[in-house]
Amino acid sequence: MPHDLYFPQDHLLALAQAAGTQLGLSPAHAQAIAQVVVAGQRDECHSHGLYRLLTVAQTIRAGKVRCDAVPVMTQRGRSIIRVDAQFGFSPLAFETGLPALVAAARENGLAALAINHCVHFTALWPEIEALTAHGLAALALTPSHAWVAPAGGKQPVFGTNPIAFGWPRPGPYPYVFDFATSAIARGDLELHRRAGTQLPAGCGVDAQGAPSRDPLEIMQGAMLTFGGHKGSALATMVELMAGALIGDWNSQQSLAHDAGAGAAPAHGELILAFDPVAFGNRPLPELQQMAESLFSSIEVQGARLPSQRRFAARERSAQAGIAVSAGLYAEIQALRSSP
Ligand code: NDP
Ligand code: PYC
Repeated sequence: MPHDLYFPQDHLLALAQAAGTQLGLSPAHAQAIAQVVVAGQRDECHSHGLYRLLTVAQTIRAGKVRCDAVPVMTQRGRSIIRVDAQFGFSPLAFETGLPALVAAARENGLAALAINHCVHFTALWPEIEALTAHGLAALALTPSHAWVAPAGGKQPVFGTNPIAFGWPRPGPYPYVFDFATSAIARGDLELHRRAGTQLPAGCGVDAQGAPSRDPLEIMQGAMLTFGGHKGSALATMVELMAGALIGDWNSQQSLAHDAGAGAAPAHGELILAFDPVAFGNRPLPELQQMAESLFSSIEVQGARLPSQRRFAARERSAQAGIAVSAGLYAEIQALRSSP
C-alpha cells in the first residue's frame, strides 16, 4: 500500500539541490530548480512537484539542456526585458530577469519579460506569485511540446500551453489561476500512466482519432484542448505570444528539436507585469478593495477562488511537513546517488 512520508521544507530543498548537482547542474541552476519543485510539492501540485526532477534527469541524460548555462539579460527600450537562457532550464532565467521586470513595471506601469531559448518544465504560478508579492498584477504564457490537437482536428499542433494570472491581495495570498489549455496537463497524463489509471473522458484521442481514456493510446494520438474551440484559440494565442512574438520556437519546433528524446520542451516564455497604481491612478489599497468586493461576490455563494486548494496545502505542509510518497522519495534519493 503506497504511503506518504513527511519532511521539513529545508530537508527537501537540500535533497533536490543535491540531486540536481549530482546530475551535473551548476549550483545556481540546482538551487533555482530545487525552489520550484519543492514549492510544487509543498502546495500539493503533484504534476509539477518533486516528480519533475525525473524530467530534469531525463533531459540532462538526453543532452537536451546546458547544465551550466548563464542567462544573459538585455533591455529594449524602457519596458521590454529579454533574458536569453542559453538553452539552460528556465527558473534561473526568470530569477535573472525578475528585478528588472519589477523595476520596469513600476517605472512604466507595464513591462514584459521575454525569456528565450529556455528548457521549461515548471508550473507558472511561482513566477506569478513572485510578481504579486511586489503589488503587481501578472500574466504568464508558455508553449510546450506539440501534443494537443486543435478543436476539429486530430493531429497534435499545440503544446499544453499554460496561462497563469495573478492579482495582489491584502494578506498573505494573492488571487492566482494557472492552468494548461489542454483538458489535462501532460504531467497529470504522465502520473496516470505511471499509476496505470485511465484519464477522465474528453482528454484525448488515439492514433485513429477515436476518443480514448488510455494514457498510452493518447500519447500515440493526441491530447485535446479544454473548452473545445475556446481552448483551441487560447492555445493558439500562447503559441503566438510566447513563440512568434518573442522570436522563439513554437511547440511543433520544440518537439522536432526533441527528436524522440523525451526531454522537457525547449522554447520561450512571456511574462507581463502591470502596476495597478499606474493604471488605476489611485492608491493600491483602494484598487484592491474594488477587487476584494468581486472576490467576495464569488465566495459568498460557496464558490472557491483558484489557488485556495494550493494555499490550504501550503498551510498543512507548514504544520505537518511536506508529504512525499515513499516511492517518489526513493526515486529522488536514487538521483542523488546516481553515477
Ligand atoms: P488545474 O486544472 O489543476 O487547476 C487550474 C487552476 O484552476 C488552478 O489555479 C486551480 O487552483 C483552479 N481550480 C481548480 N479547481 C477549481 C475550482 N473548483 N474552483 C476554482 N478554481 C479551481 O491545472 P492544470 O492541471 O491545467 O495545470 C497544472 C499545472 O501545470 C499548472 O501550474 C501549469 O502551469 C502547469 N503546466 C505547465 C506547463 C509548461 O509547459 N511549463 C504546461 C502545462 C501545465 P488550485 O491549484 O488551488 O486547485
Ligand atoms: O504538464 O503539460 C505539462 C507540462 C509541459 C511542460 C511542463 N509541464
